[in-house]
Amino acid sequence: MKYSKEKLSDAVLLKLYKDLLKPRMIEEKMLILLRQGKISKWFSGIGQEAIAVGVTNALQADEYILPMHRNLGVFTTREIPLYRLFTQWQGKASGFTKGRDRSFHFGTQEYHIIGMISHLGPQFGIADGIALGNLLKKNKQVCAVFTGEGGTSEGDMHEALNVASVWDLPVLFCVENNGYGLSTPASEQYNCKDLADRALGYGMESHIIDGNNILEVYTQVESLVKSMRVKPRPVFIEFKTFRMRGHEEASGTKYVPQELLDTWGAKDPLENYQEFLKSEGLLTEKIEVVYKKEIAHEINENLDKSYAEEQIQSSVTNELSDVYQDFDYKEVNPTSTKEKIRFIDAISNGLKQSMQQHDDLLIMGQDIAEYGGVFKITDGFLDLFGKERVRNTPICESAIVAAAYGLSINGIKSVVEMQFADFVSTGFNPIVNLLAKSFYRWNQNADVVIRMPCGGGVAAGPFHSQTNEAWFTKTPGLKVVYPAFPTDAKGLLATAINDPNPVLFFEHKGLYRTIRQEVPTDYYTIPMGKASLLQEGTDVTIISYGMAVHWVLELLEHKNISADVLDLRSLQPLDTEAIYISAQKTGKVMIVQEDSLFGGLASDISSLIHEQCFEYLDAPVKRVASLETPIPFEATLEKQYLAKSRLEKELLTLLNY
Ligand SMILES: Cc1ncc(C[n+]2csc(CCOP(=O)(O)OP(=O)(O)O)c2C)c(N)n1
Repeated sequence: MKYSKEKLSDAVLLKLYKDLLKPRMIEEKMLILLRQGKISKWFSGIGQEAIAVGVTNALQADEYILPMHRNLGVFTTREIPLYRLFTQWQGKASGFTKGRDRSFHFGTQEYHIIGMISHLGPQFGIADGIALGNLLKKNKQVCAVFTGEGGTSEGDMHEALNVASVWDLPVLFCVENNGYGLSTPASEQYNCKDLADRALGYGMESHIIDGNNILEVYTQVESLVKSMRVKPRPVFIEFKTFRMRGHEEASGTKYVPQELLDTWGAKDPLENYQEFLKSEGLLTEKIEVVYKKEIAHEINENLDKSYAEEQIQSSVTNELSDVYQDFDYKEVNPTSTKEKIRFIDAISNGLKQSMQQHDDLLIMGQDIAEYGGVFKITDGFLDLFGKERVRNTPICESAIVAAAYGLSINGIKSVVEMQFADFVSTGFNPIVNLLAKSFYRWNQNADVVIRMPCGGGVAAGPFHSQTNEAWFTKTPGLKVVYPAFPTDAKGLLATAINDPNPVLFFEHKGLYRTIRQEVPTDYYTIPMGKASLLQEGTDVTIISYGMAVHWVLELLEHKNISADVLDLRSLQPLDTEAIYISAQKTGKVMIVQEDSLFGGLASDISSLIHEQCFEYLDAPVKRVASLETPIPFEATLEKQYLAKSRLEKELLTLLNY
C-alpha cells in the first residue's frame, strides 16, 4: 500500500494510528466476550476502520456525523467514554438509550453523532435535513453520512441524493463498498462499474478513495470538507474496502471466496499503516507498547465499570412517560374580532400566523412555493417568507420526512405538506420508525408537523380519497389531530406546530371549501386531547371526527333525537374522559368514522367504552364506518362506499335496541 504523508505533522500521523488501533482492540475484546456469551451480537468493522477514523478526524468535533453499524471508529474518535458504549451494548442506564435500543442504534447531541435505525436508508435524508439546517444557520459546517453498498440500493438514498443536489446541501455521502451486503455480493447489488458513477446522474461531484489507506482517506476528505464549507455542495465518495468478518459474528463468511479474504487481508488498514510508520521511524516498538497498554487499560477499566453497573430498572410509568417529549402547552386566547371564513382559509391563516410566531419555522412540500400548493393553502407565502422557508420539494416523501427530522435534530421546526394524505405511504417508514420512535429511543424529539389533506366524497378514487389516520394512531410516539371546524383547525394547527413532538394533522378536503365559521382573526391556540361536545342530549352519544361529524349533524338536524354529539378533534391524545362521561350518561353509543371499519378508531373506542362503562350501557356500542373496499371513484359507488348512507338506519336500530 502506498502512503503519502503530504504535509501532515508527526503528531497527526501518530494520532491517526492510535485512533485506528483503538476500535481494532475494542473489537478484538468484543469477539472474546461474544464467545464467552457476555454480549449478544456484534457487527464487525475490522478491515474498514480507516474510513470511519479518517472521516471523523477530517471533520470538526461539532459537525454532525451519521454512522452505520460498522463504524465504531466514529464513536471512539469522537472520544465517547468507553463505559458509555459498553453499557449501551449491555442495555444499561449509562448507555444512550436506557436499554431501549441496541448496538449502534442511538444518537448523542453531545458528540454530534446521529446513529442509525435498522432500516439503513433514512440516514441519508436525515443528513440532508441537518445540512439544510447548517445552510440556513450559515454556520459553514458540513455533515457526513455513512452507508454500505447494500444500503445504496434503497430508494431513500436516491431520494436523498437528489434532494441534496437540488438544494446544494453540504453533505458528504460516504459509501463503504465492502463487497458484501449480508451474503449478497456487490455484483448482485448493483450493475454499474463504480457506485461513484451514480453521483453523475444526480449532478453531483464524486470521488473514489482507497478506504483501507488512512492517509488517503484523511487527506482527501479533509480537503473536500474544507472546500464544501466554503462552497456548500454535496459530495459522494465511494470508499473501496472489504468486510473481513461475517455480516454479524454468528453468520460467518463461508460464502466469501478465500482468495478475496487473502487479497484484502494483505491490505489491512492498521497493519499496513503500522509498517509505514515504522519504516518512517515514527512508530517505535516503545511507542507501540505504550499505546497498546494505554488502550487495553482503558478498555478493561471501562468494561469493569460497565459490568459493575446494575441491570436497568424501570417502571411502566417511566417507560410510558418517555414516549413523548413534555410539552408546556401555552393557552393563547382568541381575540373578539372574528371573520367568517372557510375551513381552508382557517388553515392557511393559521399556518401563516405560525410562520410569523416562529422565525425559523420552515414549510416543505410539493408545489407549495410559487404555485401555492395544489389546494392553494400556501398561496402568497413565498412573497411573505421567502424561498428558504417555503420550500418546493422534489417528489420524494421519504427523504423529505427524514430531512424534517434532520432539521429538528439541528433545532429547526418544520411543517411538511403531503400533497394528498394518500401519498404519505411513500414516506411511511421515516414517520413510523424515525419520528415516532426517536424520543423514546434516545430522547431526541422530532419537531415536525405533517399536514394531511385527506378524505373522500370528492369523486377522486382510491389514491386521492383515503382517510388513513388509523395507520398512525396505532404507532406510539405520534400525535394525531383531525379537526372538523375552521376555528378548531386554526387553533389546533398552531398548537401542533408549538408541540415539539411529531404531529399528523388531518385536513378533510371535502371540508376545505364547504364549511364556514366565524373564526378569530388573530393567533390563538386550542389544546390537543380535548373533545368538543357539540350538542347535548340524553338518548344517545354519537362520537365522531372530521367529515363524519358533519354527516351526524346533518342527520340530527332533521330528526327529533336527543343526542350528545362529541367531536373528538384529536385522536392521539384521545379525550377518553369526555367519551366515558357521555357514554355513562346516555347508555347508548354510536361511533362514526369515514375510514373503513376494521382496525379503525371506532373499534378501539368501542372496546374502551365496553371495558370502562359496561355497567352503564343499555346496548352494545355501535360502530358505523365505510365499506371494507378501496374507495371507488364513480360518484354513486363512492356514495355507497361511504358510511354516511348507513348512518340513519344504524342510529334508529341503536335507539330502538
Ligand atoms: C430496509 C432493510 N432491509 C433489510 C435489512 C437487513 N439488513 C441489515 S444490514 C444488511 C446488509 C447491509 O449491507 P451494506 O449496506 O452493504 O452494509 P454492510 O453490512 O456490508 O456494512 C441487511 C440486508 C435492513 N436492516 N433494513
